[in-house]
Amino acid sequence: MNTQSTPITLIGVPLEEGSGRRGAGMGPTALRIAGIETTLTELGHRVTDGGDLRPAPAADLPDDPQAHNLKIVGAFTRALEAKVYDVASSGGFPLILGGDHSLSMGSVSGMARHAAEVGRPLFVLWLDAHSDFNSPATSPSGNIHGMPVAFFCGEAEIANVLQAGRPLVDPTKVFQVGIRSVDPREREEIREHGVNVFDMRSLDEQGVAAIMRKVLDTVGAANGLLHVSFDVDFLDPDIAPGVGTTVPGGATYREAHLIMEMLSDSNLVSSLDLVELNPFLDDRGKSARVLVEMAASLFGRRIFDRPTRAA
Ligand code: 5AB
Ligand code: MN
Ligand code: MN
Ligand code: MN
Repeated sequence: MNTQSTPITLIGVPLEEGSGRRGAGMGPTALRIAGIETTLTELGHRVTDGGDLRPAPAADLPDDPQAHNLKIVGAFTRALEAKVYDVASSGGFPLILGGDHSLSMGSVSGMARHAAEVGRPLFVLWLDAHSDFNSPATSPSGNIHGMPVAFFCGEAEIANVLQAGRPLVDPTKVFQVGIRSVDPREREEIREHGVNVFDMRSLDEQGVAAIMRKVLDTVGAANGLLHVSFDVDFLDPDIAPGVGTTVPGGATYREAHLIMEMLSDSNLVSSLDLVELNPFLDDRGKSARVLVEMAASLFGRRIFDRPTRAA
């Protein structure tokens, strides 16, 4: 997107039932209190807050012991898929305020429908400690927030949540950065399907700038759309404790900002999820504020201006 001219629509998704614990449902409120709208407005953007989605549970979906709370997670998936598609296809930038990570089944599927319609490939940048490539068959927990990547790649059979034949994401167009916790069967699936994984070790060895150049060159060369999904646990728990699934050894504040700054310069980002914030576990709003800072960098805040890439 062109960072100044694309209008941004905030979509609140107070979903926590995918995560196996309470609290992430307060995420959209915390992000609003931390100033997401005014921060982006002050950077020169037109921002509309579309409020929160509040779908009724989907009565047609089964209870599945391997996919907990499927009726409500499935209802959110359907509502968010439709909302994200509407915003993107009317020329807007969907900014999703989560909510647990199961919401990406809906946001990414909505972007996949939009991308298919405009004839451009959809790429996904997945910033997370986890690969989220489980399915009901492989999940050790049954929590759907560990399954969204497999779902939008068509690899997690979750009964009739979205229509058969929907546009899927090619797993080789998914780039995961920050990974440091993967389950055994999930690991096999990721390899088999060719997901691009930059784990914490490659981040340490190569640095985020080299990794991001590869990702952005690939997306740019394919004239792709890029959806960014930012899980709070991508960050080190010291800077962002407000999440239910902390894993030590995460990205630093500057590593994460550099990713956002490079994404901003690229003008390739079409949509963004901010997910897994659990204000109940946070330390006086610290993690909510960090997420707003991340969004600010992605939407153009700079320490100093840089020459353009072409120069
Ligand atoms: B998150 C785990 N792999 O499937 C599972 O925070 C954790 O959205 C999933 O990345 C973590 O339950 C999901 C053990
Ligand atoms: Mn996640
Ligand atoms: Mn995670
Ligand atoms: Mn498979």
